Amino acid sequence: MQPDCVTSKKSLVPGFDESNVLEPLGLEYLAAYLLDHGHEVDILDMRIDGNLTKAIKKFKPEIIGTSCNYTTNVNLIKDLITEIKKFDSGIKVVVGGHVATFLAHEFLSESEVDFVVRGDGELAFQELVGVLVKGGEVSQVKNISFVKDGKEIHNPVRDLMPLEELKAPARHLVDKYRKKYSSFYWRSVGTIDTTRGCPYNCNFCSVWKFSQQKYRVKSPEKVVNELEQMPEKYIVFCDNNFLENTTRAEKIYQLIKEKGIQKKYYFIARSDTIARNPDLIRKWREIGLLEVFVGFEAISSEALNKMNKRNTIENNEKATKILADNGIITFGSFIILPEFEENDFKALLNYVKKLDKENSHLFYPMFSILTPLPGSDLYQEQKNKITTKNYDLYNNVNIILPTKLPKKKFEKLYVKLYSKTYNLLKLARMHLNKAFVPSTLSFIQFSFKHGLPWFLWKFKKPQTCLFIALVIAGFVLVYLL
Ligand code: B12
Ligand code: SF4
Repeated sequence: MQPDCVTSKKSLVPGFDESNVLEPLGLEYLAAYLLDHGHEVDILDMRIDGNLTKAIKKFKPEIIGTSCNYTTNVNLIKDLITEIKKFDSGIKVVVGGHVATFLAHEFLSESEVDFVVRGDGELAFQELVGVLVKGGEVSQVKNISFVKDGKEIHNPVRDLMPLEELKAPARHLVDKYRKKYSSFYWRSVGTIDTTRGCPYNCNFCSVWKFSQQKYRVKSPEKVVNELEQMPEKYIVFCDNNFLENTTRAEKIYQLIKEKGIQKKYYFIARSDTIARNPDLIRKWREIGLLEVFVGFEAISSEALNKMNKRNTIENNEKATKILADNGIITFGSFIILPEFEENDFKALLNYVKKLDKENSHLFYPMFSILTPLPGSDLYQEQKNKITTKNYDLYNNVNIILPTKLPKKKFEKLYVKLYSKTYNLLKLARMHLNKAFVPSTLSFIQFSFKHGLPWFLWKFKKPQTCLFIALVIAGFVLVYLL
């Protein structure tokens, strides 16, 4: 039996395709479990190699599993399923992943998919493939949904597997794509998950629902063992709340230090944990932490409470300072509410500018327009108000809820948030920081590869080209000295 795993063709968020292609870790886990049971498996990463039919002809899979983690990819995956079935209706198609879990009914009723796997996929997919190959009852396979005699069946879910038992992901199956994986300007990026789920329950987030509000962790030994085997210099921890267990994070730090592992890290953390543990941040900086993503979400405690964030503005500010004091770049995300008026946009802009300035401009603000995503409480509350069913637009930069301001005005003020908080001088300042030498080299390489100088020249901005050339020269000097 030859199951094949594919990732989606193209993300619909502008810019993400180019600069954010991480290895398909979920599929690598599934593949590890199938290989262990003697199946032949391959991974086709369609973000890099879009030729599906060529791959099917070559590999001749009997089962294809495809991943749908993003609401923005739902239409894409439905098209992919149609394409596979058109090519060979005998191939069994299975969809799994974060969003497939919450939209199982939709996939079953609006596409030709044979099975949906809900929640963690390792054991469910392995059992399903076993039943499809050797025979058996799909009704016995937990976590799967399918249609039988015109009726939708959603089998119950199994207990969550302790992460300590997880097999290592079959990373070798994407060796052919490895050089292409990147995270913004980081090249040679490896991805690792060390926890799953989150103990909090923010109303706009679906992560905690996916993992039944449980927070599972891998032991520090298992994490560091995995890190040691990864050849990449840059590591993206794709946990949603990496620091939650601070004793564990401290132990991982100690082990990385003891073993002399030399890598650069990015993780996502809550501001309250950072605010309470400045020493832990200092230690992680020492072993290579370069960037942290923090969901600040709002600039008033009242707004935070409404989102059920269970955090404070004071923690947000404290965390930003701690990160900046350690020379760590903060990606700080804010949510733009549909009821925002001009004053709210102004207040947010001023707040972010102040935060940025106070923290030596080591701050990348990010602005997400409130988007009820399937699986979240917010979706349940607001789904009748959503103005479009086109999932391509559920990417946090489109307006899908009615706004208080006229739409055009809202959009204009939204764009202004970015144009007023980013400028070349700020980027240059950040990248001239010695700590970012490797990132900056990567950034320069990326810019040249994607034709930035040509782009600037074409738009008749030689002065900008000159400016960038000076920044690069300055950077080279800093690097050499
Ligand atoms: C890394 C990441 C990213 C990376 C993606 C890199 C890439 N794709 O190359 C970046 C930073 C670019 C990103 C971007 C975005 N992301 Co993101 N991202 C994540 C994150 C943190 C980790 C994903 C991951 O690798 N998990 C680890 C692996 C092991 O798990 P997994 O992939 O889920 O796979 C398991 C199961 O899902 C299942 N499974 C998966 N595929 C399949 C397939 C089959 C056949 C089967 C049987 C099972 C199965 O089995 C696997 C093993 O158990 C998740 C949160 C999370 N923890 O999952 C958010 C998450 C998926 N992202 C989210 C969002 C909202 C976005 C953005 C829209 C954010 C934005 N404002 O722009 C964009 C959209 C990008 C797009 N493509 O459209 C949301 C999605 C919510 C939703 N309902 O749509 C999540 C859940 C985060 C959140 N807090 O809500 N993201
Ligand atoms: S937004 Fe972050 S803290 Fe809140 S539930 Fe989601 S992962 Fe947890």
